[in-house]
This record gives sequence, C-alpha cells and structure tokens, in this order.
Amino acid sequence: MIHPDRIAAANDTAEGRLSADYEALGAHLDRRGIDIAAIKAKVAGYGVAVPSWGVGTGGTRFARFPGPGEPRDIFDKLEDCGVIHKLTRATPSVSLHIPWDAQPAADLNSKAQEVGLTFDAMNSNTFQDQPDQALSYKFGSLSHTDAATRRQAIDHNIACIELGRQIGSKALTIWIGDGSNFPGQTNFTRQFERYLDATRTVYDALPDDWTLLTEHKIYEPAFYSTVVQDWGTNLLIAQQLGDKAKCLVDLGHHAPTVNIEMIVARLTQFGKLGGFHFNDSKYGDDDLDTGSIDPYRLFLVFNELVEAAHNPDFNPMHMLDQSHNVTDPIESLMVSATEVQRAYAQALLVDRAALAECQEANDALMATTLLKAGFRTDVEPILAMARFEAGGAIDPVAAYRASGYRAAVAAERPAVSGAGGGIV
Ligand code: LRH
Ligand code: MN
Ligand code: MN
Repeated sequence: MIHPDRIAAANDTAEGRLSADYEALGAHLDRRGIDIAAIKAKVAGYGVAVPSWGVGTGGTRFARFPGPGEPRDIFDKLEDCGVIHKLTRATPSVSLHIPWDAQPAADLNSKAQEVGLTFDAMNSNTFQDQPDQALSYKFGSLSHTDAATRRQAIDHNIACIELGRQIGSKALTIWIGDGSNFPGQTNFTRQFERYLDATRTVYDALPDDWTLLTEHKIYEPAFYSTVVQDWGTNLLIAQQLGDKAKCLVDLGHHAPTVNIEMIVARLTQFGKLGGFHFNDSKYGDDDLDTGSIDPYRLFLVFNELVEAAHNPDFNPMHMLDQSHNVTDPIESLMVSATEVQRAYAQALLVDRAALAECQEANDALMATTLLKAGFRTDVEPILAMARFEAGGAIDPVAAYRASGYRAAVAAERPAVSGAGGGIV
C-alpha cells in the first residue's frame, strides 16, 4: 500500500501550480457563467469501477508479456486496485470475474475493507471451460443445444449471484461467447429461444434490488454469428426478461462506424441502459485504454449521460474493461479513470439551454460549436483539485512511480514468464 505521507510529499511540489491553474480556470469558467466548485463537486462524487482482471498484464492470442509483480490472486489484485483508488480517488469499487476471483466471501470482504474498496457488478464466465467442469462450452453455454450444459451455465450464474450477495454486489453481468463459426451451423431463432429461456431462469434467481446486465458484442470468439450481437438483440432480452434486466454497453463491442452515443440515448429513453464497460478501440474489441484513441467519442457518450441525468431513476453502472498489454496496468487504469472523469467534467460544461435552443432553431453549426466548447476546455485543474482535496495525488502516475510500489510487489510476487503464451 502507498502511505499517505508519500502522496503528500508528491503533492507538495505540485500544489502551488495547481492552485494557480485552478484559479485561472475558475475565472475563465466564471466568464462563461459556470461555477467551477459545482463542477468539481460532481467530479468528486463520481466513481468508475475497476475490473479485477485489468490489473494483470493482458495479451493477445499471439503472446502475453507479463510485467514485474504480476498479481498472484484476487487478494493481490485488490491490493493493486486499492492503490489505484488511493491515488485517483476515482475508483471506489472492483468488479469480480467468477471463477477467476472465486474465494470465500469473508476473505474477499476483509481484504476489500483493508484496502478501502467495495464490490461492483459480478461477471460470470461461461466462455471458457474450467478444469473441474463436467460439460464443455465449446458449442455454447446458455444457448447450448444440450439442456444439461445450459443448466450448468445457469447454475454458475446463480452461484455468482450467491457470492455477490455476500459481498454487497448489486448486479450480475452476463456476457457469453455463444454463436457460430459457419453459416448454417446454428438455427438463429432456436438458439436465441434457448438463450432467453436459460437467462430467464437466472433472472428469476435475482434478488429484488439487483440488476441483470446483459452485454452484447458483434463478434469474437464466434466469428460468423454471435447470439447477443448488438444493442437490438440486447434490448429484446431486457424487454423480455423484465424490469431488473438492462443492457450493458461495452464501447469496444460494435462495428467501427457505429454511433454508440446514439445507442446510449435510445437505451436511456426507454429505461434500459444498465451500464458501461469503458475502453477504446481502433478496429474491434481492442480493449485499449479509455480515451486513448477517440476521446471525443467518450465525451459524446458523457454528453448523453449528462443530458439524461435529470431523471432520478437514471443510474447506470460505470466500469472500465481494458487489456493492458504494454503498460503497467496500474498506470493505465489510473489514467483511464481520470479520462472518464474528464469526459464527464467536459460534458458538464456544455450549455444545455443554449444547445436546446440551437436544436429547435436548426442551427447545426452553433449546436456543434457548443459541444466543442465543452470538449475543448482543459478541465485537468478540476480533476486534480478534486483528487487533491479527497487525499489523492495531484499527478497519480508521478506519485505512483515515486512510491516504488511496483518494485516492492515485484520483490514479493514471483516473476511470471510469458514464454510460450498465446494461442494463434
Ligand atoms: C468480452 C468482455 C466481457 C468479459 C470481459 C473479460 O469481450 O468484454 O465483458 O467479461 O471481456
Ligand atoms: Mn466487456
Ligand atoms: Mn470485450
């Protein structure tokens, strides 16, 4: 863990500059009729969950190149996630993936408490076979042609709910790899009927105050068709199952030209936007760091979220879902969390009354200029001040590097070799 004294020491050198920058931005925003303290308060109240699997070095089917101090288990992962939150004050919860993180609830709870974190949505895994598993998911899980395999997948999801209940989670996210690799391999309709039937059984096991999030994805691992391939199918699922079922939008799970912010608006309009997996992509489900490729798209997504925020029932879950192949995962997750906050703060700056007027008057140029005015504003002093006031680091990456945390855990956690890793 990083000692607060270390954070204070790192902040000491940056504090004077931050105060000056914050004051200058405050004066600038004041001239635009915006109260900087109000924006800062909203940023300070915002949190994005970290995926437990994100703190290990990721890889591709070609190779994986682990770094020093790879977490050995969920307890090491929680330790790393605790560091991310300590420095950014932006990631108060962790999303677990089962069975990767399956451990007794009491142990998970005490470690989470020790590092100052809570648990976000539970993620089930029926896209891989596990060593002790009776039936294979090679040809599907919740939509498998074999009833016993579907039942096995249902039981796994119910076990995830059961563990989640004991650790204070309030949601189950289901993403399946089911689909087909050849035209004709499956009957689209019967396969989806089987999926709906099985998922309804999971839904019926959900506590009343839980949400079931279903996650769509256009392709991979199935390369011809995917059962839950897009937001249309996802919406059908949520509508068929009931009020507790909502759609999860992973930004990387769409075709490259798809207008994701519009999907966000549509799902919001009908009360079916359940949550996000934030990441960025150039080609497909690249799982690149949030905001690293197209920060404007992230801003446009947040523009829709801010637009919808007046509805008190609107409360989608926010989580990062990334694969860090060439960076220190802790650094990537810290930067990504602040990128999400940045998009939020920029969207808060948009003059919504003026925007509505431009839209009514069909003033396309001025409408888009109003959005750009939010996006172009450098809100870093707001983010840094919110972190600083909450006890975090003004510059999280600099403070992290100065702390020597990675070298310290590398001395304790055995080195992992990537040799032979990856399956082409
Ligand atoms: C699938 C996915 C889904 C999984 C995670 C590991 O591509 O986005 O959310 O649970 O990756
Ligand atoms: Mn995802
Ligand atoms: Mn994905």
